[in-house]
Order: sequence, then structure tokens, then C-alpha cells
Amino acid sequence: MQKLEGKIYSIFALSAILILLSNCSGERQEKIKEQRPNIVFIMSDDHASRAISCYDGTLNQTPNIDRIASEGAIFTNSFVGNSICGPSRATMITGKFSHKNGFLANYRSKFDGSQQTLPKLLKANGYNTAIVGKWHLGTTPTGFDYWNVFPDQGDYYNPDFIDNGDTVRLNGYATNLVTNLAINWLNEKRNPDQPFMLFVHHKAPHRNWMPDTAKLDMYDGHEFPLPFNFKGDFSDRGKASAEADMGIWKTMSWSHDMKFTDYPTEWEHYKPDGEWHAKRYPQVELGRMTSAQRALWDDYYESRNAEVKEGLKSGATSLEEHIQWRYQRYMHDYLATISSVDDNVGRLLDYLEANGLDDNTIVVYTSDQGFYLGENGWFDKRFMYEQTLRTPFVMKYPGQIKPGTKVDKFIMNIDYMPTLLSYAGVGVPQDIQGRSFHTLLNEQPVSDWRNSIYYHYYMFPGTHSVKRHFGVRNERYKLIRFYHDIDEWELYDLQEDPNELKNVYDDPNYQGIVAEMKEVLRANQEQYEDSYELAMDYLENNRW
Ligand code: SGN
Ligand code: CA
Repeated sequence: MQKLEGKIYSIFALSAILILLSNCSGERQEKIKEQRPNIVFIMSDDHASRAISCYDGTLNQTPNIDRIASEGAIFTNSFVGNSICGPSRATMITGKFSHKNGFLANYRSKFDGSQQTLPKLLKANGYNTAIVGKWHLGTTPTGFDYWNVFPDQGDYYNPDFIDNGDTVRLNGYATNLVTNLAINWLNEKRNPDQPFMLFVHHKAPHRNWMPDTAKLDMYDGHEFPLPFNFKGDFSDRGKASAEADMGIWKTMSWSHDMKFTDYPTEWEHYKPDGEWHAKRYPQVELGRMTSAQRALWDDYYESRNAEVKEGLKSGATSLEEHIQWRYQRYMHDYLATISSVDDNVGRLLDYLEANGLDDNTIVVYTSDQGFYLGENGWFDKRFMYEQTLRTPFVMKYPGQIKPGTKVDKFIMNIDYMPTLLSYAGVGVPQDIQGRSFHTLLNEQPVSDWRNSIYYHYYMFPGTHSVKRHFGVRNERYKLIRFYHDIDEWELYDLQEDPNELKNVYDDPNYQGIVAEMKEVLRANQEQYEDSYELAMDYLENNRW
């Protein structure tokens, strides 16, 4: 009898505890729901980490991007799965590699907007969702309550925007305008009863690097040191590097890139611009300017260009000197566009603070990929080499991410979607290939994190002639296979050769490593369900 009584008491006590717990978890859930963070995801286009002062600091200063890192976290090993615009953006909003989300290459692919995406899942779970700026996925944005995006790549001056379907031209400089639209949506258009997710996607610092008139002389006279292998010696690399078309001399145009309205045709090294570039600069890029903008622009460039032309005409400037001058102009323009991006990051942060939104808002700054700033004599991206495999990523979330956090683990752009879903309290669907890295930011970071990353680039034949390739990178080594019109493997020992100039794939001393890295490649391809055979199938059936 006593025993039975005891049992009844314990069942009673247990139920009481359960009821208490369930009430508490109900309240807690409500609270979590109430406090679901807002998300401001700022992304620029082609921003190399080296051009952000919290990553490097030798080239330029970006105090506002740095502010996000110092108030939150900087990720020092952040990688993309396919270093090109559209594919990278598709990866971010699906949490899947290109072969799974179907967007393999700019232009050829069209994003299938009917699939599951980050904005759609957040919207379905009560978020108010918006995107302003660059979209570049070929099809109409889906999953956004509000979208106001550039057609295709967009323009730097007085750009067109597609405002929820209607094309409208706005006067001003693209980076400022995108931020105006963002602030305007926050102020007037969003639903204050919902948490929000806002994508602020800048055009800058994408080619052709047109600074705001207010920034034209900001780096005037500044001498940027030439980076490694500026002359482009690929004798110890392979054909893919040698045959790429992205050299500062070989590929950059006088007009579109170097900002000359006319150039020295009689000089022995004269290299004509392609027809498209020759027309685009005067007709579109300068053609869109107001006369006031144009006057400031000409005032800066024309006098300086005249000096360059004079030097070439008289023979006082050698080819080598001229190529170095081109690098200075490139860096000058590229970094000046970044200065505007940084100012505008500051404007948004200030807005959040001034409106009491900063405490409960996650702010991310990233880029769709990295960029070559003259390393190997290049600009552009696409290759799996470090400068473009990496992309900057800083994130703050007051109260959740400790200020000054530094994460060295390998994160990828497939992880952004599950990370943001986790912070928003939305379940991460099974088919997402990335993994939430909020666990790396906990007091006790998880220990079973990936120690290698996978990469696959498809856009060949295409602009800049970077051959198709896939590969893996771990802490010390990188293995790449270039395929299509070649079949070449490259292996780099990043500890001995951080600039990846000596391919040791055939070196007898590295045969054990080759075998190990092939196993890492096999395991990654198995995990992500990709393969050489699938890549061949895309090729043979002309599927991009
Ligand atoms: C344009 C650029 C290329 C650039 C691609 C892709 N040429 O075609 O240099 O690689 O965009 O860039 S330009 O003459 O138009 O400037 S991406 O960031 O959109 O992928
Ligand atoms: Ca890009």
C-alpha cells in the first residue's frame, strides 16, 4: 500500500513538474519569438578581403566594416564554393552548391525561383523580407515582400532599378542610392510588427570600378606596392593560369577600365579595345552622367590621362612603367569605390542605432567572392586560388556574439542560410548542404567541424577564359583538377608556398599527400553528391 502511495505521489509530482516545464517553455518560446532577430545582410560585389582593414590594413581603411567585426566576429577562413557572382548568390540563398541549386554560371543559367530559399523560409515564418541592389540571377526575385533591384549588373551613375516590376531611373551614385532604398524601406515600408530580413547588395567594387565624384582624388598620388607575381610567371603552375584572360595589361581596356576617352593609337604597344568596351564607356558609363557629374569626372581623369598619353607618345614611358601605372589606376579606382561602400555601411549602422534597432539586429558584411588585386598580374576571380576562393565575412549580433570574436574554422557560403535560419529560430531543412556556424560562436564551440572545403567552377568557355575545375582545400594543402579542354591536376603546399606558385602534383616527395588529398576529394564529392561524371554530363549535354 505504501509502495502504491509512493508511486502515485511520484507520478503526481512528475506531472506537476512537466506542466510547469511546458508552461515555462511555452512562455520561453513566446519570448524567443518576440525577440527573433532582424537580419541586415550587406553584400558587395568582388570585394577582396585584402581591401578591408580588419583583415589586412596595408591597402586601405574601412572603419565601418571593421566596426561590425569589433562589435561581433571576424571569420578568417571564409570560402565560396564557386567564385563567380550569380552562382555564389544562388548558393547563399539555397544553402547548396551550384550543381544542386541549378545555377552553375552567369548568363547561361537562370535561377529557378520556385525552389526553397532563405527569404522564402523566413517569410513563411513571419519575417518581413526585402532586397535592394544587385540580384543578378536572371529571373524575378521570389520570397521578398519588397524588391528593388538593378537590371542585370546595374550602373554606377544614375542607375535603373526594377522597383517590384517597374523600371525607374534614380539620380545619384549607386552605392548611396542602394543605401537610401534600404533606409527608406526600414523607415517607411516595412511592417514594424514583424521581424525583418533586409538584403543590401551593392554593385561596388565590381568592374569597371567607377568612384563617386566626391572620392575621385582620394588616393591621388598614392603608390600601391606591386603584389606577388605581378609579371604573371606561371612556369611552375599549369596551363589554366597561363591561358586565363584577366591580365592588367592583356585584358584591361583603355576606355572601360582605364577611363580614357581617346588613347594613343600610334604607340607601338597600342592595343585596341574590343568593340563592346570601346562603345560602352562613352555611351553608357559616361553617357548616363549628368553634365555636373561629367564635369567633375573629366576634370579628374582627362588631365591625368593627357600626361600618360604624352609619356607614351614621346617614348619617355616604357611598357613596363605603363603597366605599373595601370595597376595604380586600377587600385585607385577600386579602393575609392570601396570607400563609398564603407561610408554607407556606416550610414546603415548609424540608422539602426539611432532607431533602437541595433540590439536585436544581426548585421553581416560579406562579398559574393574575393578578387585579384594584381596578384599574378590579374584582376577578376573564378580560380580556386586563395585570393578568390576566400571572401570576407564579418557578423555582429549583440548579446549573442561576443565582441572581438575571431573564428578560424572553415566556413563556406553554403552555411549562411542555415546559420541565419538557426538564429531566426526556423528549422533547417534536411536537404541543405551547409551547416549552421552559430555553434562556432557559442561559449563552447563545437569540435566536430569540417576541416576541408569543396569547390567547383563551370563557366568555360566564357569571359576571362578560366577553365572548369574542382578541388579541395584543407589546412595545409590544396588539390585542383582542371578539366574540359585539358586534364591537369595541381597540388599546392600552402605552408611552403602560400602564393601557390609551385605545383607539386608530380613531385615524388608529395605522392603520399596526393593520395591523401584525392581521398579528401572523394569524400567531399560523396558528401555533396558531385562527381567528375556529373561534370562531364553537364558538359556533354550543354547544361550549365
Ligand atoms: C562582366 C565583366 C567581367 C566579369 C563579369 C562577371 N566585364 O562581364 O569582367 O568577370 O561581369 O562578374 S565588363 O566588361 O562588363 O566589366 S560577376 O561579378 O557579375 O560575376
Ligand atoms: Ca561578383
